Amino acid sequence: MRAKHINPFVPGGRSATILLVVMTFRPAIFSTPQIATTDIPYKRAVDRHLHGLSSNTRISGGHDAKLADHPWQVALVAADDSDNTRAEFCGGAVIGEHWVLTAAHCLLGVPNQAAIKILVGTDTLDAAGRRLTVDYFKPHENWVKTGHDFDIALVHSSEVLTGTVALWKGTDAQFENQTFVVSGWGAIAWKPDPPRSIKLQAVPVKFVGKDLCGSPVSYGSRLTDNMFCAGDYKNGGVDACTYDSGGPATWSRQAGIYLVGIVSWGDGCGEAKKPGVYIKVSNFAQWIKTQTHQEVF
Ligand code: 4AZ
Repeated sequence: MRAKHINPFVPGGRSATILLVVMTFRPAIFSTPQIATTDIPYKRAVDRHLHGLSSNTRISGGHDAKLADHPWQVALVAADDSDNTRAEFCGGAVIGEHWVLTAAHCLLGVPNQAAIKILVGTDTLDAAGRRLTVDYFKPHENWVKTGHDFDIALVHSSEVLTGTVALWKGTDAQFENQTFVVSGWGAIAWKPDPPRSIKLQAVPVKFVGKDLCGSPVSYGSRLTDNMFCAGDYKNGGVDACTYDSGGPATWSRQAGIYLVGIVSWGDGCGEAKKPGVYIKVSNFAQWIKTQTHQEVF
């Protein structure tokens, strides 16, 4: 996101014209633990539309991914803007015939169900795909707008969805030394103008335990028991980023592939000692079951 102000002025008595060019970069790929207005994914999408901006910031260190390998991946798009490359503001995962799991903060500023659509059937934002109508959404009741705890939400599609991924309902006790895969159409680099990626990206991220991720040099007490971290703790480089929020982190096991995490937050993207922070899906199995009237369990 870029604000550009050009202020020509003439200082006292001299005829020289000084052009003061103030370029304020506020990289959209950066997030803070507190959600500022500019960190509202839906608003960013609407702004891009209003100001005719291209979505030039899009997982760090990832590779092009095929929908066939991530059939549960959907995008949330702003209904007003028919251009998906601008309208995409968050990811989500199909967890039932009518249900998408996403991050609660993805719904910040969304005025009503009609304002958003679920983009399905494409791994490329500029290809056709289908936009499905949302008839209901529900952020977790314990989530507060100024934080990231309980950053989980359900979105109900009026049409049937395919590609359902199974929820991981076990504990995180087995996560140590495991690698997950995170996917999305989010920012691929931490630069003001990274090349636009309209292709779905995916990247393996290693689980990072609370001993490291909850240490003072990382996130300290900002890391709650509803969250876990993943990335490359020592080196950085592989991470989720802005516009990946709400998207899936999955765990491939012998018995199948499970949804373990929802992209939620982090300090920057791909930085060493600042791995991505995910909502621990297993903590919410009962909540999901209740909210979906047992359609998902
Ligand atoms: C965001 O702003 C965001 N590096 C999502 C994930 C991460 C950082 C920021 C993790 O939506």
